[in-house]
Amino acid sequence: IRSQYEDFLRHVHTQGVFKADRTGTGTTSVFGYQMRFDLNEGFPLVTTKKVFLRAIIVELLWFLRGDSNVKWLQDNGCTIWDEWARADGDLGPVYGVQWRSWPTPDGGHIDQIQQVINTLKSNPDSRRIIVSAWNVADLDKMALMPCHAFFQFYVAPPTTPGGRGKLSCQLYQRSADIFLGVPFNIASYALLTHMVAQQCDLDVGDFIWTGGDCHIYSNHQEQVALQLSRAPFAYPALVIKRRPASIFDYQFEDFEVQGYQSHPAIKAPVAV
Ligand code: THF
Repeated sequence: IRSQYEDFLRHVHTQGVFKADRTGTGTTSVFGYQMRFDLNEGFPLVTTKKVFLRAIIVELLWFLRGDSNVKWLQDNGCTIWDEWARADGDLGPVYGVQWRSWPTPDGGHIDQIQQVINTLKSNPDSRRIIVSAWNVADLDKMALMPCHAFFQFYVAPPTTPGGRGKLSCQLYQRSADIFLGVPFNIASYALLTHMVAQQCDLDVGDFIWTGGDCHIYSNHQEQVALQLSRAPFAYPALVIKRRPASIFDYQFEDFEVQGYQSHPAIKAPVAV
Protein backbone atom coordinates (compact mmCIF):
# COMPACT_ATOMS: atom_id res chain seq x y z
CA ILE A 1 0.00 0.00 0.00
CA ARG A 2 1.43 3.32 -1.15
CA SER A 3 1.37 6.54 0.87
CA GLN A 4 2.96 9.18 -1.36
CA TYR A 5 0.43 11.85 -0.34
CA GLU A 6 0.56 11.05 3.37
CA ASP A 7 4.40 11.09 3.29
CA PHE A 8 4.23 14.53 1.65
CA LEU A 9 1.68 15.82 4.16
CA ARG A 10 3.84 14.55 7.04
CA HIS A 11 7.00 16.06 5.54
CA VAL A 12 5.53 19.55 5.30
CA HIS A 13 3.71 19.22 8.65
CA THR A 14 6.98 18.43 10.44
CA GLN A 15 9.62 20.22 8.28
CA GLY A 16 7.74 23.28 7.01
CA VAL A 17 8.54 26.85 8.03
CA PHE A 18 5.95 29.42 9.02
CA LYS A 19 5.17 31.73 6.14
CA ALA A 20 2.58 34.46 5.67
CA ASP A 21 0.50 34.40 2.46
CA ARG A 22 -1.78 36.43 0.21
CA THR A 23 -4.96 35.23 1.95
CA GLY A 24 -3.74 36.36 5.41
CA THR A 25 -4.29 32.87 6.86
CA GLY A 26 -0.66 31.86 7.45
CA THR A 27 0.94 28.59 6.38
CA THR A 28 3.58 25.99 7.13
CA SER A 29 5.55 25.77 3.90
CA VAL A 30 8.24 23.82 2.02
CA PHE A 31 9.60 24.88 -1.37
CA GLY A 32 9.91 22.04 -3.89
CA TYR A 33 8.59 18.47 -3.64
CA GLN A 34 7.83 15.62 -6.03
CA MET A 35 5.49 12.60 -5.91
CA ARG A 36 5.20 9.79 -8.47
CA PHE A 37 2.07 7.67 -8.96
CA ASP A 38 2.24 4.58 -11.16
CA LEU A 39 -1.27 4.63 -12.62
CA ASN A 40 -1.05 0.85 -13.14
CA GLU A 41 -1.01 0.38 -9.36
CA GLY A 42 -4.48 1.90 -9.04
CA PHE A 43 -6.19 5.27 -9.27
CA PRO A 44 -4.50 7.75 -6.88
CA LEU A 45 -7.52 8.93 -4.91
CA VAL A 46 -6.46 9.77 -1.35
CA THR A 47 -7.88 7.22 1.12
CA THR A 48 -6.98 8.75 4.52
CA LYS A 49 -10.03 11.01 4.15
CA LYS A 50 -13.03 10.64 1.86
CA VAL A 51 -12.46 12.62 -1.36
CA PHE A 52 -15.52 13.42 -3.46
CA LEU A 53 -14.63 12.49 -7.01
CA ARG A 54 -17.78 14.05 -8.43
CA ALA A 55 -16.49 17.61 -8.07
CA ILE A 56 -13.12 16.56 -9.51
CA ILE A 57 -14.63 14.98 -12.65
CA VAL A 58 -17.01 17.89 -13.21
CA GLU A 59 -14.19 20.44 -12.79
CA LEU A 60 -11.98 18.59 -15.31
CA LEU A 61 -14.81 18.39 -17.87
CA TRP A 62 -15.36 22.12 -17.32
CA PHE A 63 -11.67 22.85 -18.06
CA LEU A 64 -11.90 20.72 -21.22
CA ARG A 65 -14.99 22.68 -22.36
CA GLY A 66 -12.84 25.80 -22.32
CA ASP A 67 -15.33 27.29 -19.89
CA SER A 68 -14.54 30.04 -17.37
CA ASN A 69 -17.96 30.67 -15.85
CA VAL A 70 -19.04 28.84 -12.67
CA LYS A 71 -22.61 28.44 -13.98
CA TRP A 72 -21.94 25.10 -15.72
CA LEU A 73 -20.06 23.86 -12.64
CA GLN A 74 -22.97 24.81 -10.37
CA ASP A 75 -25.51 23.23 -12.73
CA ASN A 76 -23.50 20.02 -12.34
CA GLY A 77 -23.29 20.19 -8.55
CA CYS A 78 -19.75 21.55 -8.19
CA THR A 79 -19.33 24.66 -6.02
CA ILE A 80 -15.54 24.66 -5.43
CA TRP A 81 -14.96 27.76 -7.59
CA ASP A 82 -17.82 29.89 -6.21
CA GLU A 83 -15.66 31.87 -3.79
CA TRP A 84 -13.62 33.40 -6.63
CA ALA A 85 -16.37 34.14 -9.17
CA ARG A 86 -17.42 37.68 -10.10
CA ALA A 87 -21.06 38.78 -9.95
CA ASP A 88 -21.79 37.32 -13.43
CA GLY A 89 -20.14 34.01 -12.49
CA ASP A 90 -17.07 34.60 -14.62
CA LEU A 91 -13.49 33.95 -13.50
CA GLY A 92 -11.67 35.66 -16.37
CA PRO A 93 -9.32 33.77 -18.73
CA VAL A 94 -8.50 30.91 -16.31
CA TYR A 95 -7.50 27.28 -17.01
CA GLY A 96 -10.12 26.25 -19.57
CA VAL A 97 -9.65 29.39 -21.66
CA GLN A 98 -5.86 28.99 -21.80
CA TRP A 99 -6.05 25.22 -22.45
CA ARG A 100 -8.51 25.52 -25.33
CA SER A 101 -8.10 29.03 -26.73
CA TRP A 102 -4.82 30.67 -25.76
CA PRO A 103 -4.99 34.06 -27.49
CA THR A 104 -2.24 34.85 -30.00
CA PRO A 105 -0.92 38.38 -30.69
CA ASP A 106 -2.49 38.38 -34.20
CA GLY A 107 -6.00 37.76 -32.84
CA GLY A 108 -6.08 33.96 -33.28
CA HIS A 109 -6.45 31.20 -30.71
CA ILE A 110 -4.50 28.02 -29.94
CA ASP A 111 -6.20 24.83 -28.73
CA GLN A 112 -3.37 23.37 -26.65
CA ILE A 113 -5.33 20.19 -25.77
CA GLN A 114 -6.05 19.38 -29.43
CA GLN A 115 -2.39 20.01 -30.23
CA VAL A 116 -1.34 17.58 -27.47
CA ILE A 117 -3.60 14.87 -28.89
CA ASN A 118 -2.34 15.49 -32.42
CA THR A 119 1.32 15.38 -31.36
CA LEU A 120 0.88 12.24 -29.24
CA LYS A 121 -0.57 10.50 -32.30
CA SER A 122 1.87 11.82 -34.91
CA ASN A 123 5.13 12.27 -32.99
CA PRO A 124 5.01 10.55 -29.58
CA ASP A 125 8.77 11.00 -29.04
CA SER A 126 8.33 14.77 -29.01
CA ARG A 127 9.73 16.61 -25.98
CA ARG A 128 7.36 19.51 -26.56
CA ILE A 129 4.00 17.96 -25.60
CA ILE A 130 3.11 20.72 -23.18
CA VAL A 131 0.07 22.65 -21.96
CA SER A 132 0.59 25.95 -20.14
CA ALA A 133 -2.08 27.82 -18.24
CA TRP A 134 0.48 30.44 -17.20
CA ASN A 135 -0.28 33.12 -19.78
CA VAL A 136 1.77 36.03 -18.49
CA ALA A 137 -0.13 38.66 -20.48
CA ASP A 138 -3.51 37.47 -19.12
CA LEU A 139 -2.60 36.94 -15.45
CA ASP A 140 -4.05 40.23 -14.23
CA LYS A 141 -7.44 39.42 -15.84
CA MET A 142 -7.80 36.12 -13.96
CA ALA A 143 -9.82 35.88 -10.74
CA LEU A 144 -7.05 33.59 -9.47
CA MET A 145 -3.73 32.91 -11.16
CA PRO A 146 -3.22 29.23 -12.12
CA CYS A 147 -1.92 27.02 -9.31
CA HIS A 148 -1.46 23.94 -11.50
CA ALA A 149 0.25 25.90 -14.21
CA PHE A 150 2.18 23.71 -16.65
CA PHE A 151 2.08 20.05 -17.68
CA GLN A 152 3.95 17.80 -20.07
CA PHE A 153 3.20 14.40 -21.58
CA TYR A 154 5.78 11.69 -22.32
CA VAL A 155 5.45 8.39 -24.16
CA ALA A 156 7.66 5.45 -23.26
CA PRO A 157 7.93 3.30 -26.38
CA PRO A 158 6.35 -0.19 -26.52
CA THR A 159 8.59 -2.90 -25.05
CA THR A 160 7.27 -5.64 -27.37
CA PRO A 161 6.71 -5.48 -31.14
CA GLY A 162 3.16 -4.33 -31.78
CA GLY A 163 2.76 -3.36 -28.10
CA ARG A 164 1.45 -0.04 -26.86
CA GLY A 165 3.42 2.92 -25.64
CA LYS A 166 2.96 4.15 -22.08
CA LEU A 167 1.73 7.68 -21.44
CA SER A 168 3.08 9.64 -18.48
CA CYS A 169 2.21 13.16 -17.40
CA GLN A 170 4.11 15.57 -15.18
CA LEU A 171 2.49 18.63 -13.63
CA TYR A 172 4.23 21.67 -12.21
CA GLN A 173 2.04 23.23 -9.51
CA ARG A 174 3.44 26.58 -8.36
CA SER A 175 1.26 26.80 -5.25
CA ALA A 176 -0.19 23.81 -3.42
CA ASP A 177 -2.83 23.81 -0.67
CA ILE A 178 -1.82 20.34 0.48
CA PHE A 179 -4.83 19.51 2.64
CA LEU A 180 -7.72 20.71 0.43
CA GLY A 181 -6.42 21.19 -3.08
CA VAL A 182 -3.72 18.58 -3.72
CA PRO A 183 -5.96 15.47 -3.39
CA PHE A 184 -8.18 17.11 -6.05
CA ASN A 185 -5.24 18.06 -8.26
CA ILE A 186 -3.67 14.56 -8.19
CA ALA A 187 -6.95 12.85 -9.05
CA SER A 188 -7.76 15.40 -11.74
CA TYR A 189 -4.49 14.97 -13.65
CA ALA A 190 -4.51 11.19 -13.16
CA LEU A 191 -7.97 11.17 -14.74
CA LEU A 192 -6.82 13.41 -17.59
CA THR A 193 -3.85 11.08 -18.23
CA HIS A 194 -6.22 8.08 -18.48
CA MET A 195 -8.49 9.99 -20.90
CA VAL A 196 -5.64 11.17 -23.14
CA ALA A 197 -4.16 7.64 -23.14
CA GLN A 198 -7.50 6.16 -24.19
CA GLN A 199 -7.86 8.66 -27.03
CA CYS A 200 -4.31 8.00 -28.28
CA ASP A 201 -4.36 4.17 -27.94
CA LEU A 202 -1.69 4.25 -25.25
CA ASP A 203 -1.39 2.48 -21.91
CA VAL A 204 -0.96 4.63 -18.81
CA GLY A 205 2.41 5.13 -17.14
CA ASP A 206 3.16 7.51 -14.26
CA PHE A 207 1.62 10.74 -13.07
CA ILE A 208 4.34 12.91 -11.57
CA TRP A 209 3.32 15.77 -9.33
CA THR A 210 5.88 18.52 -8.82
CA GLY A 211 5.15 21.34 -6.40
CA GLY A 212 6.61 24.81 -5.80
CA ASP A 213 5.32 26.51 -2.61
CA CYS A 214 3.82 23.49 -0.83
CA HIS A 215 1.84 24.62 2.19
CA ILE A 216 -0.50 23.58 4.96
CA TYR A 217 -2.78 26.45 6.00
CA SER A 218 -2.63 27.27 9.71
CA ASN A 219 -6.39 26.56 10.04
CA HIS A 220 -5.89 23.02 8.66
CA GLN A 221 -3.38 21.86 11.31
CA GLU A 222 -5.84 19.88 13.44
CA GLN A 223 -7.35 18.22 10.38
CA VAL A 224 -3.88 17.27 9.17
CA ALA A 225 -2.98 15.76 12.56
CA LEU A 226 -6.15 13.65 12.42
CA GLN A 227 -5.48 12.54 8.86
CA LEU A 228 -1.88 11.59 9.68
CA SER A 229 -3.13 9.32 12.48
CA ARG A 230 -4.87 7.15 9.86
CA ALA A 231 -3.40 4.31 7.79
CA PRO A 232 -3.93 4.43 4.01
CA PHE A 233 -5.93 1.78 2.14
CA ALA A 234 -5.06 0.40 -1.30
CA TYR A 235 -5.97 2.66 -4.22
CA PRO A 236 -9.27 2.03 -6.03
CA ALA A 237 -9.53 1.27 -9.76
CA LEU A 238 -10.75 3.65 -12.48
CA VAL A 239 -13.06 2.32 -15.17
CA ILE A 240 -13.87 4.39 -18.27
CA LYS A 241 -17.04 2.79 -19.56
CA ARG A 242 -16.98 4.02 -23.15
CA ARG A 243 -14.56 5.42 -25.68
CA PRO A 244 -15.92 8.84 -26.69
CA ALA A 245 -15.22 10.18 -30.17
CA SER A 246 -12.75 12.79 -28.89
CA ILE A 247 -11.10 14.11 -25.75
CA PHE A 248 -13.88 16.73 -25.67
CA ASP A 249 -16.78 14.26 -25.63
CA TYR A 250 -16.45 12.67 -22.18
CA GLN A 251 -19.41 12.88 -19.80
CA PHE A 252 -19.64 12.51 -16.05
CA GLU A 253 -21.36 9.12 -16.43
CA ASP A 254 -18.41 7.68 -18.36
CA PHE A 255 -16.33 7.28 -15.21
CA GLU A 256 -16.59 4.83 -12.37
CA VAL A 257 -14.23 4.28 -9.47
CA GLN A 258 -14.41 0.75 -8.12
CA GLY A 259 -13.32 -0.40 -4.68
CA TYR A 260 -12.75 3.00 -3.07
CA GLN A 261 -12.26 2.32 0.61
CA SER A 262 -11.55 5.47 2.65
CA HIS A 263 -11.59 6.96 6.10
CA PRO A 264 -14.37 9.53 6.79
CA ALA A 265 -14.30 13.01 5.24
CA ILE A 266 -12.57 15.81 7.18
CA LYS A 267 -14.04 19.31 6.85
CA ALA A 268 -11.81 22.37 6.56
CA PRO A 269 -12.27 26.03 5.55
CA VAL A 270 -10.83 27.09 2.18
CA ALA A 271 -8.57 30.16 2.08
CA VAL A 272 -9.79 32.67 -0.50
N1 THF B 1 -7.50 28.04 -3.18
C1 THF B 1 -7.12 27.39 -2.06
N2 THF B 1 -6.87 28.08 -0.94
N3 THF B 1 -6.99 26.05 -2.05
C2 THF B 1 -7.24 25.31 -3.17
O1 THF B 1 -7.12 24.06 -3.12
C3 THF B 1 -7.63 25.96 -4.36
N4 THF B 1 -7.86 25.27 -5.55
C4 THF B 1 -8.83 25.85 -6.46
C5 THF B 1 -8.67 27.29 -6.45
N5 THF B 1 -8.21 27.96 -5.41
C6 THF B 1 -7.78 27.33 -4.31
C7 THF B 1 -10.22 25.48 -6.00
N6 THF B 1 -10.29 24.10 -5.67
C8 THF B 1 -12.09 22.59 -2.25
C9 THF B 1 -11.41 21.74 -3.12
C10 THF B 1 -10.80 22.27 -4.24
C11 THF B 1 -10.87 23.63 -4.51
C12 THF B 1 -11.53 24.47 -3.63
C13 THF B 1 -12.15 23.95 -2.50
C14 THF B 1 -12.80 22.05 -1.04
O2 THF B 1 -13.29 22.80 -0.23
N7 THF B 1 -12.90 20.74 -0.87
C15 THF B 1 -13.62 20.14 0.25
C16 THF B 1 -15.08 19.98 -0.10
C17 THF B 1 -15.29 19.30 -1.41
C18 THF B 1 -16.73 19.41 -1.96
O3 THF B 1 -17.40 20.42 -1.78
O4 THF B 1 -17.16 18.41 -2.58
C19 THF B 1 -12.95 18.82 0.61
O5 THF B 1 -13.20 18.36 1.73
O6 THF B 1 -12.20 18.28 -0.20
C20 THF B 1 -7.10 24.12 -5.97
O7 THF B 1 -6.85 23.97 -7.29
